[in-house]
Amino acid sequence: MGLPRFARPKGGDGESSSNLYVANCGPAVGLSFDTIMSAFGTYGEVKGVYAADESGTRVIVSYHKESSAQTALKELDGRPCSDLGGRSLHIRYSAQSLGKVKVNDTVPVSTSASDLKIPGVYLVHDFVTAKEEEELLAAVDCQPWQHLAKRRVQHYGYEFRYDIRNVNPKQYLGDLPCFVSPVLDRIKMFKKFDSSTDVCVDQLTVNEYPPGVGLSPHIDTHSAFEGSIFSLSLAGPCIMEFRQYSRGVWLSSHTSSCDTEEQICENSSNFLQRAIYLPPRSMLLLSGEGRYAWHHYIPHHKVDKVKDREIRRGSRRVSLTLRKVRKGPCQCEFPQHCDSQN
Ligand SMILES: O=C(O)CCC(=O)C(=O)O
Repeated sequence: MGLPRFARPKGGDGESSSNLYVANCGPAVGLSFDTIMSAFGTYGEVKGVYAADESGTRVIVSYHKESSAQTALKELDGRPCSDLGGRSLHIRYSAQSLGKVKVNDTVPVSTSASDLKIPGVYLVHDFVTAKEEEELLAAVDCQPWQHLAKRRVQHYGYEFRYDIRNVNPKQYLGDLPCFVSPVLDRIKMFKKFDSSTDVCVDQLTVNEYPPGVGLSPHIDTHSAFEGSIFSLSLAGPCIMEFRQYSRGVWLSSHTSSCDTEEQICENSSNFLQRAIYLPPRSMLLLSGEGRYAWHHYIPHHKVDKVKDREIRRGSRRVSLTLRKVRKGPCQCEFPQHCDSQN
């Protein structure tokens, strides 16, 4: 089913409508759709709150009545809104246009790692059961979150520092939490794909992505982590894109920072592009070439096209990424991507 689609206001005051285009507002600035709905609900019954685009900072608030939208615009535009953390919103009218939300389908999406054809990338569906998924989500939700620009994270074992894209191996935070023990036990199964896979991990990053939020292209810093990176998807799906740049440059921390989420200017002819669908409860392993020489990336999509299906990212996605902190320099076969060897 298509999602409602709204036209961005073209400038000026625009014609009055029951839909508002609201800037400086959305999950990327820490405001959930529920919070926004409740704040705008003060002025009339809200039909829905939708992402206006992939930025996470612009939403459409759609009212049942045009008069509610008029009052909300009058009361909230350009003024700090106490129900929304004191943010000043920029509001215009927006028209609902015909047609469906744009579905992102530029790269064909594989549903299995064998289809993806990147050496060292493996995917196991239903790696945990629905009950285990529920327990893992309940366990992480009991722990404190660190707020980044567009998502929330937790670190265990060692803290991953986004400013330097590295860890301090001398700052050990302690053993991995017990809630992750069944997962640690089960990752031993990856040895059947590649007997050299190292399944002894000591660092866990939990990422929580609001619907539509992704992650910038990056290669996990070679000097920070050893060869195997496991990522368990929970709660919601996404697609993960892989890019191999023909120039084979090691992107410095300034251009590969996945926390600041800045755009990297790219010309798609510069790189090979593949994509894989990660359903909830699946476990992805990045090793070898897939880990060391391909950037991985989660596009900021509300809807992903997978084969001939349109899959909406209707809920948050929580991922558990397990890695092993490296104690010496990396000596991989991909020096052009390696910060230890550059
Ligand atoms: O969310 C994921 O599956 C990937 C996370 C990741 O790449 C990272 O934390 O560096």
